[in-house]
Amino acid sequence: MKVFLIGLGRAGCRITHQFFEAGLHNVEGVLVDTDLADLGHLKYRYRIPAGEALIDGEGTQRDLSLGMEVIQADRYGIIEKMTRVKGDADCIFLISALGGGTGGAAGILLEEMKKNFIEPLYYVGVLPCEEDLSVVTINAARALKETIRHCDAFFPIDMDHLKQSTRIKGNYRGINRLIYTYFERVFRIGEFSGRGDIGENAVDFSDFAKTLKGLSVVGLKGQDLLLNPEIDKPEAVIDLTKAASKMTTLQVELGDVQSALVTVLGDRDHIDFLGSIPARLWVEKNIGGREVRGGDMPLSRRGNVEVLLIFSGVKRSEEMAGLYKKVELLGKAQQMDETITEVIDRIGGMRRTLNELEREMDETYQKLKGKVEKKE
Ligand SMILES: Nc1nc2c(ncn2[C@@H]2O[C@H](COP(=O)(O)OP(=O)(O)OP(=O)(O)O)[C@@H](O)[C@H]2O)c(=O)[nH]1
Ligand SMILES: [Mg+2]
Repeated sequence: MKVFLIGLGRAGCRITHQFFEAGLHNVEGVLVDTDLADLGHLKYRYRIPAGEALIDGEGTQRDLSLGMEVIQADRYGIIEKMTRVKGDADCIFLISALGGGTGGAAGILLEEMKKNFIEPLYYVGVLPCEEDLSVVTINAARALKETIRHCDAFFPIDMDHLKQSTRIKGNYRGINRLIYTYFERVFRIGEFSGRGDIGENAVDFSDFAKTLKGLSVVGLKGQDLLLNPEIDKPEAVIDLTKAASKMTTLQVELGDVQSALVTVLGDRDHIDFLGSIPARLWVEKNIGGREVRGGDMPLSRRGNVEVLLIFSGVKRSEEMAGLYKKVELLGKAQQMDETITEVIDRIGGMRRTLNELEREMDETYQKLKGKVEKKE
């Protein structure tokens, strides 16, 4: 597939930059950030600084309201620059961290992109991790609804689930590499139609686009079958499929998955004539929905076989439910804030009335006192 890829904010730009650095022929795009130093570290032609008129190039420092203000103010300029870079594309992917002051403003950009571009619009959002400060979680909870509303499918990235080391901070490079690996495979979909042996069963972009709606996850697991030549191939593919269904960008219950795209990557000798069929059958049996598409894709490293799963229309996820709950609580807190302000206002009003009453009473008292004194 031909992808127009946009990175927004530090995390978004760092993840996205890997695709540009790799020089993938089917991926082009832009990097957008309010932090000029961060943007300057990434060598790439199409960098778009944002918010120069409002802030001094130092990012928003996790201030989501400021990020939203800046992206709102600069949105036409950003879209115009995007339009200059964007050629033909099958779809658009925007990547950012939901909890960043800049990345959390993704919804505004998605909304504007939806108005200007006809391609399907997908959002990859890095969720706050356990090591993040609470302001990041609050931002993400605030940003969530607006971002989801303006894209055709949403891929949340749960770093706590993906992480391979014990800590995330200080290991972003490793996490970013992993995210790259998952989506680099995804972006290969549709790149091989009609060529060679595998071409006949190759998955194409329309399989991908039809599968995607709403909450979506990617799962991937590979194995070098040359290490074990005696292995039963269909069984190995099923084992990889099971493993891939757990090694996902966000943990989900298979019963909550409505649609799936199953791709087996490998060379002809190693995925044998059955190709993705065992994997598809396994997925069909185990997911809640009935919509399963699939096919094969060539992989240049001989002997290596990978199963790539895309689960979509996911009905619920614990991680997302937690964030939603925070959105609700925030909503309530805001309402509480409003009620409290109202009460304080009223108390203020009452105090004014009381003061007036006191003054009046004092005046009356003074008058009475005067009269009494006169009589005496
Ligand atoms: N995967 C990944 N996550 C990152 C990286 N850098 C920061 N994060 C996460 O991203 C969130 C913070 O968002 P940033 O992208 O740093 O913020 P921003 O969008 O630049 O917004 P500002 O607040 O304006 O700087 C937190 O959840 C961090 O854990 C990175 O390189 N990779
Ligand atoms: Mg930043």
